[in-house]
Amino acid sequence: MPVAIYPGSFDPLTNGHLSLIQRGLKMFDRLIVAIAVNPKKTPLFSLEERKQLIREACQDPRVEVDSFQGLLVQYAQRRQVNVLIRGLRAVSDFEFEFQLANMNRKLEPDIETVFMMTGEDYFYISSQLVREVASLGGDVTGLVPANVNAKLQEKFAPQLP
Ligand code: COD
Repeated sequence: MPVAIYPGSFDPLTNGHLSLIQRGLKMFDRLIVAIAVNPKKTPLFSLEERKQLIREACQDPRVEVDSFQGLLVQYAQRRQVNVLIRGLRAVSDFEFEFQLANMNRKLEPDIETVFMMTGEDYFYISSQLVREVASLGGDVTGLVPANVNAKLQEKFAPQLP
């Protein structure tokens, strides 16, 4: 299959995201990692920081890093891509992902969502937990790529006692 969009917040990119990207590239010729910009939310990392962290961590020419504002299905239409990749970590993810996929298909019937199960080493990793652990001085080595780890330390070190 030619190309799929992997949308998300990626605040920040974790090894769970990275594993999905690497596995996605076995199914698709190209992946567009699309960072959703939500003006109502204040992310830890700016859009430019998130883009740079993803680009540094996956230096594969088949991966494009992009961003979008507004509806994901409209972005997919603009990019002329009709396959989305999403990850499933636990039953708790399923409900949200099921709603999202069905709403997206209702909005744009040609859009298909492909779900990939998380790897056993990654099922407990989320950007939110990584942010929390790092903000409290915990070690997130192995949970995020090295460049993300360094950036987290840079952000939080000055605030720690
Ligand atoms: N292992 C496997 N998969 C994982 C892991 C892990 N450890 N961590 C995360 N993932 C998966 C998530 O399950 C998700 O599928 C994907 O990776 C991205 O995760 P996040 O947390 O970075 O991104 P989300 O879930 O916040 O992204 C939600 C969107 C931004 C895609 C969504 O809100 C959206 O489409 N927004 C645009 C506006 C829109 O169209 N709204 C209507 C939607 S119906």
